[in-house]
Amino acid sequence: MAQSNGRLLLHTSAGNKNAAKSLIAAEYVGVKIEITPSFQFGVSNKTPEFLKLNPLGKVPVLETPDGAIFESNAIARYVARLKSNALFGSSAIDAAHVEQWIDFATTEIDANIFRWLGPIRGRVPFSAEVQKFAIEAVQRALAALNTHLSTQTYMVGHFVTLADVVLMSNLSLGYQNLFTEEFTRPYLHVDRYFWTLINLPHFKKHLGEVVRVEKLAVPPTGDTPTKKEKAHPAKKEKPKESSKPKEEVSKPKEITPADTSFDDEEEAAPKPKAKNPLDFLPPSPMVLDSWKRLYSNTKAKDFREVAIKGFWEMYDPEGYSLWFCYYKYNDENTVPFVTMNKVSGFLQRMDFIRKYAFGKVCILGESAPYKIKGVWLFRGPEIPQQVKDECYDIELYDWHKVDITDEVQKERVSAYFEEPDDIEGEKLLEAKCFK
Ligand SMILES: N[C@@H](CCC(=O)N[C@@H](CS)C(=O)NCC(=O)O)C(=O)O
Repeated sequence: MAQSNGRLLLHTSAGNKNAAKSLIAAEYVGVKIEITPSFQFGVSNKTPEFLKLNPLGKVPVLETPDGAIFESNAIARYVARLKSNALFGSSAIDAAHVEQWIDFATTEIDANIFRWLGPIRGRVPFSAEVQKFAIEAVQRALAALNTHLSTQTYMVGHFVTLADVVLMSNLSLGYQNLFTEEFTRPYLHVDRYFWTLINLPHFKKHLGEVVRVEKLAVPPTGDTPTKKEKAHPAKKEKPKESSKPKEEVSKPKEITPADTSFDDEEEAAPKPKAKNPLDFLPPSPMVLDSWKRLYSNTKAKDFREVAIKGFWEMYDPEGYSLWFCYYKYNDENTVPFVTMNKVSGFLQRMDFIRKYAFGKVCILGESAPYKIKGVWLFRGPEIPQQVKDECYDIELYDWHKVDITDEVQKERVSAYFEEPDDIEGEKLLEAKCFK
């Protein structure tokens, strides 16, 4: 077994949705996690060395400089706290709610998905009563989630937290295997939440391209051997569950969160990534990352001479467009930090388009009401349709395409990028950059 040597080493294999929890959390907090190369599920996790890390021989396990951790929620919590507490919200009550929804995702969603899916995958014998219990429990949980999400974009507060990370990992198993379109029809807000978050880059990277199940598979019943029975025919000698007295069969099996996962060979590996429609635009000589690097690496004193000059040299008006945005409801902006949170939330909701956009959004004004104004650079001649579809903040702003033949407008763009003390005659209170 490899030692962690100051590193964080995750023992798992590709496509494990439980491992995805800590990998997504790591992306959000900026922590590097290595994955054991050539991990062989069923072999690597049964060696005496591995059993010292997790006596159950289950994955994932994280080796840290201070010892190993098993149980994916515990690993995700550890990773999420390594650099900041941002994934636990912004107050003690937020943190409690994050924990509340993590437990909910584990016991109400994941455990019942397992009860429902286990027999379909031939992992445990089928029982109609257990299946009915599990489906009803999932429906009850989704109904509760739906009510919560009718007024929330994320589970807690205005940003992604660890509650979203754990819940999304569990829901993804449901959507891929059990939650047909018809099944989730009553839970519109859950659907909107799931398809929005699954397309955020950190989620997509580790949970893969989720394809919703079209038709529910029928579980093997009665005489059909389970997968485990196929692998160990001797077990067939034991009396079958169906021959047990009725009361025993009808009681849903007590399943702990530790059981609520499937071995890797059965888990869908992440599918190849779909291309973004913006990838099909005619190639542009402008490389957005080069501008982002130039922007980040130029010292303030050289900004005009180096970064701004460089930007206008590399700007390709055929392949990109620039847009001014003005918040429509500035009268509401009476408290600076609340105004700031609006801007931060907007930028976070744009995360999925990072590869194709750059933005600078500023809060202006000496006193309330504060104005939110900014400038965005998008790949393509228009504001990308997916931005309009997926980020509701777009509707909260008026948008004006920058006319770069007009030197006054060009200068305004430069000013937003540069962040002088005043912009458009108003004091610059705070600026947020999306890069
Ligand atoms: N509750 C545990 C579940 C761990 C688990 O069941 N892992 C499965 C793969 S996803 C496993 O390693 N199974 C091997 C075995 O049962 O021997 C967690 O969240 O980490």
